[in-house]
Amino acid sequence: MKPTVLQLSPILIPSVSQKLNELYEVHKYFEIDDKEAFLAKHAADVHGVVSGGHTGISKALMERLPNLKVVAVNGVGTDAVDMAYAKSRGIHVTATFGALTEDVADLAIGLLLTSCRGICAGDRFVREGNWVKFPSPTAIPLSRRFSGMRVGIVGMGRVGRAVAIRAAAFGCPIQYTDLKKMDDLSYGFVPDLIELAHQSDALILCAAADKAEGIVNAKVLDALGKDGFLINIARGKLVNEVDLVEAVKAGKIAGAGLDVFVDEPNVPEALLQNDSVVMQAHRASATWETRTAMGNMVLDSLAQALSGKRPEMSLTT
Ligand code: 8YV
Repeated sequence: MKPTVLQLSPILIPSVSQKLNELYEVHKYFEIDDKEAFLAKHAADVHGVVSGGHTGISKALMERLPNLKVVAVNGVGTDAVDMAYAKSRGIHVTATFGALTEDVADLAIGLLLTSCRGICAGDRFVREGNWVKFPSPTAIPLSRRFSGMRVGIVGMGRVGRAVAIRAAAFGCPIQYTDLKKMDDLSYGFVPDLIELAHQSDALILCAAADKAEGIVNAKVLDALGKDGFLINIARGKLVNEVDLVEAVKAGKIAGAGLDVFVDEPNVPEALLQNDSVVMQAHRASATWETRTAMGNMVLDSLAQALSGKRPEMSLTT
């Protein structure tokens, strides 16, 4: 008999879903209407869960699965899983470390370039026929140079480091903040986030959200200033979104490039309405290459855990 796996969110790579279905009895939880009836019948059979990174799994659902051995997170952020609870039950929680680093860093730079050069606004200008209507170069404002911008990186983990390498190639002086200075890095370490914002033209958020909710608040945005750009490819909740809306509306910062939001998929109206904000629908890791690599890591973690081994990527055991 195949072990039972509960899949909490869609997997977009056909080879990965095929393999998952071949090896396991898979229940797509997100397609089940009567979840209570499903749990009453199948909860005790479930040995593995596949969850999304930012969507995770609720503690309440873990509590309903008495024989759960592994939560294989299809992502690197485990902030949406109660790690202490999983640990207390000996449930392996695994992540796809290393698989998405390059793509997420690429999108961070993409968002910064798009924001400071006004690429999306420029595209809309041409697409909507405004270039023909208003051919004078004064019709579209000048943008800002990316090369050489002072970049401040918040969170110098795998993604932060990959962003730094890319920004350095554009001649950007780089400084960072984190819980501590990293001895293997020669970039400037600025322990205080407000000070880092003050010394940066662009602040790029790459930190895990576990203990950092709302760290980017009005004071940080004020310090970033009216010529500064905020880029977030990490988690929406790192930012106090009310303060961000206020800063964008009042022109207290020059612009923002956001892949993540506090209450996805809901985005504050004021951000939608503002041309200085460039947005994506939480898709920094959404390439065929990365999602295939992530999916394969999820399959490996399930296979290891469900054959009684400690998964290589386990964070809890
Ligand atoms: C994914 C993520 O969008 O890795 C993470 O933590 O948030 C993203 O890579 C998501 O987890 C896909 O499941």
